[in-house]
Amino acid sequence: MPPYDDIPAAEITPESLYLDRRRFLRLGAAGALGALLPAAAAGCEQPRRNAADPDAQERPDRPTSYEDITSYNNFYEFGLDKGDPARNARTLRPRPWSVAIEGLVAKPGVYGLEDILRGVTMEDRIYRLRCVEAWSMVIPWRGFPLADLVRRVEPLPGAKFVEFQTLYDPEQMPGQRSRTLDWPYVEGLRLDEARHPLTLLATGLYGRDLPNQNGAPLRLVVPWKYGFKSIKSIVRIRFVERQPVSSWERANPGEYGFYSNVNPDVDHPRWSQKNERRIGELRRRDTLMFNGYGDQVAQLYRGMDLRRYF
Ligand SMILES: Nc1nc2c(c(=O)[nH]1)N[C@H]1C(S)=C(S)[C@@H](COP(=O)(O)O)O[C@H]1N2
Ligand SMILES: [Mo]
Repeated sequence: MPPYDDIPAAEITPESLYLDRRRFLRLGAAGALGALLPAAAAGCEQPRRNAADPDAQERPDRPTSYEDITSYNNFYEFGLDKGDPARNARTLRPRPWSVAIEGLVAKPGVYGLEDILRGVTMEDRIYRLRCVEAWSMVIPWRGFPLADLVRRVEPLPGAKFVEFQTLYDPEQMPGQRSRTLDWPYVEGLRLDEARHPLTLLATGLYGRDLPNQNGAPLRLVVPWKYGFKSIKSIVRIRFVERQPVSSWERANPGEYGFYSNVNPDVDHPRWSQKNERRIGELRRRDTLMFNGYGDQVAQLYRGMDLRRYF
């Protein structure tokens, strides 16, 4: 039986998660995660393929299978095909790991991952992930709010943005030998986006440590933005005054903006963003404004022209 199958739909919407975290933890972490993970981990479940399901749009956000989440990936450091990261990422050594905290903070430094994780409370949160390529998944992350880390390093008043960098090491990440992107991979958030309670630093999924292909040992998750904002295998977090230039923006500023909020009304220059294919389904679903998290995040962008700040 696929994990989470017995959780009522209302319990796995991110909104109810966010509003009623303790209830979720009881149902999700203690129940499904605890009891059913061994079966999932052993690969007993099948990816869900409900071909031509007329109710796809109305179906609850059932988590995508562990198999699909860990074998259909974007991680250009290991190749451009969706299957490449799962095939190639074993060269990444996620431990020991450290993260440099730099820039406009009272407590800069190079922190060991254990030091970062000590004192944070891990949470399990099921989020939709919408890739800019118009497919999506539902992923049960394990992680902690980025806001907790931000608070601990004490940003100075001049800090307005946060820049993140992925490891640069072509020995571990052979895709960096090709100049497909300007390495290392860089992403950025406005400081208020970084402090938003939905923004996670994830260390696991389906209750287990992150597989390398999903960004071990530490990756960002920003569920209302296109997937590329959720940068993997982070080694540097820098607090800055000016808006960072992300790798995708640098590669193609006409196609990828800094904000990259999921928005069905603003098409990518080469394709529509109105709908998406949920991995494991054939029928397309409508894409939701802010990926369905508008109630929680729309106020961050009040008064902004989202066509201009795409
Ligand atoms: N360092 C790095 N982070 C990255 C990427 C990448 O190529 N390199 N791809 C992004 C894209 S386009 C997506 S859709 C998500 C995919 O995350 P997943 O493979 O865990 O589903 O990772 C994002 N983070
Ligand atoms: Mo993506």
